[in-house]
Formats: sequence, C-alpha cells, structure tokens
Amino acid sequence: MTELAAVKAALKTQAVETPSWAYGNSGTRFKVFAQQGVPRTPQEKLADAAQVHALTGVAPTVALHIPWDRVDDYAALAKYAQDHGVKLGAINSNTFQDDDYKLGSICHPDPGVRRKALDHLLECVDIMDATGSRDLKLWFADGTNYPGQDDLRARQDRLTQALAQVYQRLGDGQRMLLEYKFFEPAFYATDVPDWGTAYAHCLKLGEKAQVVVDTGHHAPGTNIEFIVATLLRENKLGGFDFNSRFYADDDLMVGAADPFQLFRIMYEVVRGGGYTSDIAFMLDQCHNIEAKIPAIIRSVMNVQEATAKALLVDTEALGTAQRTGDVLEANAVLMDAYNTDVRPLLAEVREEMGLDPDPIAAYRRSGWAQKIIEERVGGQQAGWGA
Ligand code: PSV
Ligand code: MN
Ligand code: MN
Repeated sequence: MTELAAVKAALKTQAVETPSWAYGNSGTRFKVFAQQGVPRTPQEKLADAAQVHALTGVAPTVALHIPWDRVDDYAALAKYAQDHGVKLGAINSNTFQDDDYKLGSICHPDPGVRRKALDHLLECVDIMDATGSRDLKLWFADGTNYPGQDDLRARQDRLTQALAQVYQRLGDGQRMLLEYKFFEPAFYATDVPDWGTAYAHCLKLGEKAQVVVDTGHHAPGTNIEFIVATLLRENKLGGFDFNSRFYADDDLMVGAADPFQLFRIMYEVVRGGGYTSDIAFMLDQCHNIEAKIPAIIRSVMNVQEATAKALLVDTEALGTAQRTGDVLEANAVLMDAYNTDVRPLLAEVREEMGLDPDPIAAYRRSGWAQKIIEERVGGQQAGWGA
C-alpha cells in the first residue's frame, strides 16, 4: 500500500460518536434560543444522528444521557438505532441535576444522597446491558465552594468507595470512563478536577477504568496533548469528549476555536498507536445559536481534517530532525503537515466510500431540515447548557 493509500484507509475506519444532547435545544444560563424541528424524543435524536452518519460515514454511534434519554425499553431503543443505521454508544450518567445533589452526589456528606447517586450509576450499567453499550461515562459535579465546607480527604474516600462498587458491577467488555473538570459548578475545590486525580482513581480500580479527556475542561494554556501522550503511555486513555473552548466549558464545535490544538492532540493519538477501538472519540457539544445537525457534521469533519493532517506528518523526517537537534526543521516538518489542505483528500475518501464529497451541501440538499421543521413541533431541551 502506498503511504497515501494507508492514510486514506485509516481515515475510512475512523469513528466519531455524536452526543444525543447536541441534537436538542440548549443554551446558556441566560437564554435557550429554541430552534424549530429539534427532536422531541430520544428516537428523534437518533434519527438526526443517523443523518450525520449517513452523510459523513464516520459517526456510527450515539451517546445517551440518562435521564435525558430515559425510555421504558432500552433494548428496543438499541433496535431502533440499528434500524436507522447507527448504534448506541456510551451511557452518560447524571448526578448533578436533582435538588438532592446541592452538596454533591457520591461525595455528599449524607449517606442517603450517596446511595441515591450510586443507585443511579448502577442503573446506568443495567441500561448498558440492555443497549449493548461498552462505556459508562462518569462526570461528577461534586465539589465545594468554600474552604472548610467539607473535608477534602473524606470526599475522596467516599468517591473511592462508590467508584469501586460501580466497577464491581461492570460486566465483561464493559468499562467506566472517568471525566475530570477543573471547575464549575464547584468553584473552590472539585472532587475530580484533573487528569492526575482521575488517573489515580482509575489505576486503583483496574483496567476497566479509564480516563476521558474533555478538551473543554482545562485551564487556559494547558498542554492537552501532553496529557493525551501520558495517558496513552500508561494505557489509561479511555476516550475524548471533543469540543472547543475560548474561556470555560464553552462546548463549541471541536476544532472551531483552536484547530491547531486538535491537530496536536490527534498527532499524539496517532503517535501513541493510532485511533484504536480502545479510544472512544466522542463529541460533547451544544449548538446554542447555530443549526444543530450541520454543526455536528462540521464537527465530525473538523476531527477528520485534524486526523488527516496528523496522519500526514513525515515521521521519518521528524525523527531525523529531532535526533540531530534541528529544532527549526522539526517544527517545520510538523507545521508542513498542519498547513496541508486536506480537504481534497477527504473529498476523495468520501467519494471512495460512496458518499457525497461535501456532506454539508448534501445535508442542505437532502430536505431533512425542512422535513423535521414540518413534522416536529415542540422540540426538547437538552437538559441544561451542557
Ligand atoms: C460536564 O461539563 C460534561 O462535560 C459531562 O461530560 C457531561 O456528561 C456533559 O458535560 C453533559 O452535561
Ligand atoms: Mn464532557
Ligand atoms: Mn463539559
């Protein structure tokens, strides 16, 4: 296989998971601008996700968020997804939206609240059994706002205990992905604030526990690709929640704010063994003012473009420059790949996959946007401004 053929083959096997909540209405705490035609049910979210996959060919799974996507029969929902050409992906738990969780969930000082949160997490694994999902994605809003509010060490102990119980409940082939976030909604101390804390818990738990990197959950200037490289070296990178940030957890389209950062991350992924099926490439975004389905298509394309550039890095030339201490040349090799216009290559890849080379134009022509505006009245809110 020529080198270009190998790059194309790799691009064809890429899989980006889209989040059910990105298809629903969302906003900031100031306003939710409702859009016409948004899904009213989990099934309608899946139907929209199926459009994204049909047009891009690389978005075969959809993440669910419980209880936002609560249904009576999850096996039937999985069947519905399959009938529409997609599969259900990660199950995202939610231990942050009930009044009970004001002081936390599994780290809460009250054992009753901890039990309620734990029961929810265990229920999420039941749902995984029914949907055939591999991954339970855990994000905890737990933390404190004021020094002295609660005991930082006791909260870690409670976290350890609850995670161990969830871990024990996991079946063969199931994993838990632990997400960290440096602040919000807690402002003084967050119980899983960074990759180090997530890593320490996952290491203790075992190999089914993996860290997930949400690209919006770091302080400005953080070198995220270093974290990616480190977690990959330790076999502890379970996946990504991709999105863009300018300031906080903005949840904008991935690759919009900083396509260079996305390229650097994808380069470390390729460098660390390629995008194997052990890494879940998920989007975690909200489209508050832009049309949702084309925004998700654009996001998938942004991931593809960053990946294509990462695959095009001349590793031999880079290695030589690095070994000989040629700083400028090493940097130039990397920048050459980043500055390559990969859009024609990706258009070719899509044509070879039997797809339209321009998924956004194809979506506009498809009439799906008009159809859902006519058919769906009273669309659903995603849950919050995730
Ligand atoms: C939290 O900010 C987060 O990134 C977690 O992944 C949640 O599951 C998601 O947003 C949606 O609220
Ligand atoms: Mn996330
Ligand atoms: Mn987030």
